[in-house]
Amino acid sequence: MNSKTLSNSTIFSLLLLATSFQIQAAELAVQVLDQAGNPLSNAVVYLETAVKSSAKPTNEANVDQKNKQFSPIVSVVQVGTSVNFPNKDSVRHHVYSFSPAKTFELKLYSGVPAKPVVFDKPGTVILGCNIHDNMLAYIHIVDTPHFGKSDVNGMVKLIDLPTGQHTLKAWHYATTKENFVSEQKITVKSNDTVSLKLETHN
Ligand SMILES: [Cu+2]
Repeated sequence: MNSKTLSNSTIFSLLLLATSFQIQAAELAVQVLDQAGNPLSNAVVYLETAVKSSAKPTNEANVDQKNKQFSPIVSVVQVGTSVNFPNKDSVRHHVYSFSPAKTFELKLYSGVPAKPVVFDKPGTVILGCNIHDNMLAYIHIVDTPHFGKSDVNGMVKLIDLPTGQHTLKAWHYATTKENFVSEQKITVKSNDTVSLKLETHN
């Protein structure tokens, strides 16, 4: 059968079918494990799709400084997100990053800096403080609205996903290969559970 033998109504049905596949939403539960099979928390998991999503991008996030620690230690944000760095300590902090994904510094300050920092490129940003050398945190910037961070059970749930073939990526700050991003093709059909392993330092 060549295309000329397809009736108009058949073409119309095929178009409807293709459209309904795109709007159909699915959920994906991902469990992240280390090489020993133990749940890995604080892993960033995200799904990159060619399909335009109606999911709303996050616009703002916070990385606090409290008790001379960053909180959270790991953040995942979508490209274009503004991040505030409120200092909740009585001592001053001087937050900086030398990472190519975002190089910046917030010179010695108390309270909340006047302007948030906009993370406009995908990648990993390592945060430090000029005053307190042991302060360390990470911001992983992703170019997709479908992302999450694993909990203490290594679980991440990605919701409102378009069905079809996509790329599932995962990153953890303690992988043995620095800046390693695990990547696999995945077919999202309906609600599904997958597990993936990352090799980390102990
Ligand atoms: Cu500090």
